[in-house]
Amino acid sequence: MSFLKKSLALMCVLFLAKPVFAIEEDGYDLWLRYRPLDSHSGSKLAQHAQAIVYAAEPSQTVNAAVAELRRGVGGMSGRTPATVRKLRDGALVLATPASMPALKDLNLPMVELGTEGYLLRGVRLQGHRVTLIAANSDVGLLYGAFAWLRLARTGADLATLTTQSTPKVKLRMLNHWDNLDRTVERGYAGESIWDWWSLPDIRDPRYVDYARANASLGINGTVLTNVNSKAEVLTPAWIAKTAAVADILRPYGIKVYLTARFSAPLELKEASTADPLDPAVAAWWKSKANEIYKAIPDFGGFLVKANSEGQPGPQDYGRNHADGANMLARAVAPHNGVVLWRAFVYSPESREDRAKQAFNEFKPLDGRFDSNVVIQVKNGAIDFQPREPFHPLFGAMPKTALGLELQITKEYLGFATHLAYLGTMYEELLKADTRLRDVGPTVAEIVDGSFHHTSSTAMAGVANIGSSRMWSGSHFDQANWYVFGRMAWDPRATARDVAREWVAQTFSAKPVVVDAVTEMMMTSREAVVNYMTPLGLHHLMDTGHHYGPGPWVDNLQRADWNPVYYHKADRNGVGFDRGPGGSNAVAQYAPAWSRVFSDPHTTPDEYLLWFHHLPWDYSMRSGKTLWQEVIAHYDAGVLSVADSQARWVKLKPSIDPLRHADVAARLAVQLREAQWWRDACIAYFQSVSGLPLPNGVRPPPLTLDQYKARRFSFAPGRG
Ligand code: GCW
Repeated sequence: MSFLKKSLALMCVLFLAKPVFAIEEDGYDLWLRYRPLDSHSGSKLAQHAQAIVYAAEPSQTVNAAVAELRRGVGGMSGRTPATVRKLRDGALVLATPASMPALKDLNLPMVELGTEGYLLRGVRLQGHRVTLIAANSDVGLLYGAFAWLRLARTGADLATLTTQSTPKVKLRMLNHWDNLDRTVERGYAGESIWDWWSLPDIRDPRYVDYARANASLGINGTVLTNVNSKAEVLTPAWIAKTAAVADILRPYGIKVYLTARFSAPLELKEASTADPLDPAVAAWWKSKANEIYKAIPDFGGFLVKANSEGQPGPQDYGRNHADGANMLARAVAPHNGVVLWRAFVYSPESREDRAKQAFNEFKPLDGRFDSNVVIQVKNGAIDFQPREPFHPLFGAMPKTALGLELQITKEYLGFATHLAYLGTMYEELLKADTRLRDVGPTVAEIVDGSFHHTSSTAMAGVANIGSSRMWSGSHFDQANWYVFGRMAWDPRATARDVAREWVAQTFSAKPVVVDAVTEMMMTSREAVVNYMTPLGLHHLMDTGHHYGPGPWVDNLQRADWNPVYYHKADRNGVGFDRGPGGSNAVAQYAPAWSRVFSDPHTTPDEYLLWFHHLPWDYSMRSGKTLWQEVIAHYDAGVLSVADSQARWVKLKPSIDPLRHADVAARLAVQLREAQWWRDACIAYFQSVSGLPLPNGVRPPPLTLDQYKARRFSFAPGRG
């Protein structure tokens, strides 16, 4: 070959040389991908896992831990370690005090680990240099195995490893809003993962992968059914189906729970009333609980939505929430079951500000709930909006176990199409200072029980999981499942750290990828707030499906279902007055906050229109008028999505093509819809304010009537 030909050939090779991705990734493997590391890292990893040692007869849970380690090490290093009983150098040793009495010679802080914690450490054990995964229980070993794999995947130095971790919250749960017909209320990831029809006989292997994914995060409970579910879920056929799922999840430390429809005894025609104080009703629930526990000895308990949005409850019989919750709690108490009773209530009759109603109903009941009742409180007082101040019940019920309910599925943050990483939203809430004292406690300290010394602690996330191949409807929505689990384990974890470890495991551990994708994630929720509901606005979405903007909606049967109820925009101003001259919702907060929130000048901008109704020419801290500021926020939201889109384009060489293309397509939809939110909201607010658009602001391309005329008959997630 001539020199010229050679050079041309070389140039062609260089030009065509693209990174080769071994597998077209479809997202099924979640963050547990275990793809091959480069050969240097792979062989280093293999050195620390030359064999897996467990010295006793393994339980199903230990088998799951061992299988995961073999899968992980094999996948990443190409060398699948053998499982042996005897210690040897370079082994990964799984040990509890019971399975390996020699552990005590090491003087490890085993007591600190409690029942679910784990410890990872390089040690010399009976003359052998090994990596120890130690715990007091088998499930602790499983969590330790997942933690070790996570560290291996995210580039930790396995040679100098010494770490330990214990969950700070006792019940770390998913709440599925899955119906018995397999539709999912507010689900954007296909049908329910639970194929109820074919259960209990057919056990989809996917259930095992569901269990692995949850166990990798430390999630230890799952409510299989929707809080709006039918009473049939408590019939023998469904109990058998639930038992089959429980059998699959059990080795992974996950208990199953069901939702209990309060009127079940009546609806199933097995009682003439559902009055919680009627002995026949209490007896019905007791025998129902016995029946369930016979099939599922470690059944977790019931989650209940009562007297909320048309659901039956104790108030139908003149009783209160404590009467209802305690009656159910007594049915499951002999089996160590729990009742999670939701505080998401607002009445069809009351004219009180909806944001105040849960507090008004529950606060007086403080101290009246049985010890196995947890009151499950949404993060904010309205309903999972893109931004809400923390719920005033946190800190207000010192004698009650208060659990936190977060929404993982993005009902109000763009479904599964918009990229919105919820870690920053969860962190903002958990770090919020309730100011019951000069400083603190934070919401996290209420939720993890450290402030009020509560032992029943709980965090629940409304799942975003469905039968979609990528589980959560989009690749980035997997991160929301992930961060929920990580923060339920440790409410002090930061959104950024969790994002980084998720990216490293899910896409690539290369710093360029981790940095850029983390940045996209960290700015994403604020972008959504800005293009949907800036400056404390809330509940501006369209009716029913909650898809897209609908700030004009004013025709729904209940006042508090209408966006106009929440923004109260007119010629003179915008916002909901919750100050002392308005609904006085501010008084539900500790005095320090109440003072701050009472005055628009001290209220943080992000909550301004949540607490105040202000004139459009109100002068903001920035020097802009409120009208200008609202518009600037809408524009900033759209711009931020465009920025993320640009970042993603640049990452093309580093991300496998299938996933890159899918995310790119979704970002394009998001940009279009962010624009739509911005345009429709500005068109609407302009129509009520009568103000001209500030100089340089791009006018909405359509008329308000055109935005109003849009209809979406088949939007997903209506349940
Ligand atoms: O956010 C609202 C949803 C309903 C949901 C309800 C609740 C399950 O729009 O779909 O019902 O909250 O949390 O009970």
